[in-house]
Amino acid sequence: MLLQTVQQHILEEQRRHHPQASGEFSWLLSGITLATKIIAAQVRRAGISADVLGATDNENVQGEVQQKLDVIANQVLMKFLGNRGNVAIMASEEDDDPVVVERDRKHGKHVVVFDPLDGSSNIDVNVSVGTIFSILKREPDPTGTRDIMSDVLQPGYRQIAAGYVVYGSSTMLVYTAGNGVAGFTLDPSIGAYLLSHEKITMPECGKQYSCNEANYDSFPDEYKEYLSILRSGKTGRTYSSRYIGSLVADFHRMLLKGGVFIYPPTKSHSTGKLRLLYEANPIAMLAEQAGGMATDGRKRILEIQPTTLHQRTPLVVGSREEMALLAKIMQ
Ligand code: AHM
Ligand code: MG
Repeated sequence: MLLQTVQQHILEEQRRHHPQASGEFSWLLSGITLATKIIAAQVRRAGISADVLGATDNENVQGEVQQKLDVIANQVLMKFLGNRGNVAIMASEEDDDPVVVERDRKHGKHVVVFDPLDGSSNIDVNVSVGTIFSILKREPDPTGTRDIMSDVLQPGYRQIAAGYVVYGSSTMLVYTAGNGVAGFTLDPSIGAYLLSHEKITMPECGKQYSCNEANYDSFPDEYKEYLSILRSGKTGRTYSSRYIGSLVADFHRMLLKGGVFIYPPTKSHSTGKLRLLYEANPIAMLAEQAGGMATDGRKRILEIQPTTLHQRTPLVVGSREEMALLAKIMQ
């Protein structure tokens, strides 16, 4: 395979699909790649640096204790996206409200929503974590008076790009700009993301399902029935269970190997645990672009109209066959 950096790949994709593009979008994405290289370097040092490892004294808007790395990752992304010149609004899992880039509020064409470090409860134990991002377009706001929430609360089908970086045994960036999904592995010796997975497609079916089975007793009955069919062998396949507890890592495995990831409503999270805007939406766009599907059990994730920034949703995402079986049970 041709050795290609993520920047070259983005430019080539633009030339092919959007010949009139100004290059602003690739400039924006380069802010994300730079920020995630810095986050990757910090994640790699977590075990040996007290500045990086462990919890802060703060809780975020969701009432979760912030880890030092959550805060570092958030600051790095805010800094490198806020100085691009074309990002008007940024919204993060770690902040109560969206952040407006005042300098670019009137003309900035993009909104970026992100979870700076997903699965952060896994940091202390050296297990994969990730960054998830979703990019939306907005109309310019020449007077700078429009309600910023109307730019942020857009349904997922309006994303122009989405992706994640998984800080695993290697660091990988996986992204889509609406023309398929590509994966890049960070080569630490040269500090560049190199194309390693061209045109990723999710297998039609898989042999793994992924959910937090400790919540099983409080899953709605349809999900219990679904799991029991998967376990019974009635599908003609024998399933294994795999669950890391980092959405990015669990989804990454699903993307490459197929199967299904399930986070249904539970007793403690009656509307699901995962956040629509910066977790479910980008994952759903990637899944669909790779030939898979993503729903909240019934409805396509990308068609849900968000009403609040930190809104949660049930999430089922995976291969077409597993998703078809769930849809049949839900009918
Ligand atoms: P976080 O954004 O606070 O890290 O939480 C999200 C994580 C996801 O990565 C993962 O899928 C889920 O929470 C795991 O939840 P649970 O521990 O309830 O299984
Ligand atoms: Mg998260």
